[in-house]
Amino acid sequence: MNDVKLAVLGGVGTGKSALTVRFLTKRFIGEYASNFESIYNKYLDFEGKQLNLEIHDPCSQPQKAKFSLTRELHWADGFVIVYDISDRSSFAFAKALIYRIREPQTSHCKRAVESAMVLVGNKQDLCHMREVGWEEGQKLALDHRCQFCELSAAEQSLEVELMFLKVIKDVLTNSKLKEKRRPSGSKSMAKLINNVFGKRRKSV
Ligand SMILES: Nc1nc2c(ncn2[C@@H]2O[C@H](COP(=O)(O)OP(=O)(O)OP(=O)(O)O)[C@@H](O)[C@H]2O)c(=O)[nH]1
Ligand SMILES: [Mg+2]
Repeated sequence: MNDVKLAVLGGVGTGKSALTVRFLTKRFIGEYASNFESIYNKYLDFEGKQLNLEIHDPCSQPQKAKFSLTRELHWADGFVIVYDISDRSSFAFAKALIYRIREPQTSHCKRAVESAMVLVGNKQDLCHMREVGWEEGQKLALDHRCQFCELSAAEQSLEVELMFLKVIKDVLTNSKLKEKRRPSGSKSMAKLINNVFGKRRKSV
């Protein structure tokens, strides 16, 4: 079974829990506890594969959070970065997160390929109070090789589901790429033997 770990990150009150709960239960309940973090587990049949999906919905109160951002960046295979289209400061926060995820130190540590990431402009139902344009979101995503969508956790279920499925698909594509780039056990052993004995033979 494939493990897929997703982290849902973003500013306070942007709708991280609402999106996660919408995806897992297809429901919007309006108010979500924000004083603890959750890792949800879901078994999923995806394109003929059995997946063990874990979704981390962080706690917005730093003193109560067990996961630090650094740990989270190494834990997750994919990221859902959320901002609220009616709150410009949440867009700046999302931008800072994307920079952090794409910065070389973070991406070099464990990854042979870039992490899958989707930038989500949530609360699209509040477009009469919009502070962040669709084009701005699209540009930020394009510049940093992310998927992008605007949606409403409050009003849309299918769109939320499609967004999560897309990032899961990207995670799986990345793990296939990683497999391809990693030399197989027998090949790397052969290379090692060749290096040791091959060099010796030359020097005799
Ligand atoms: N209008 C509207 N409100 C939303 C939407 N999504 C979430 N909300 C509301 O925004 C508020 C915050 O939602 P949460 O899901 O708790 O946001 P969060 O990012 O998990 O918040 P923290 O955990 O406190 O950082 C709640 O009152 C939700 O009902 C949406 O799509 N549209
Ligand atoms: Mg929350």
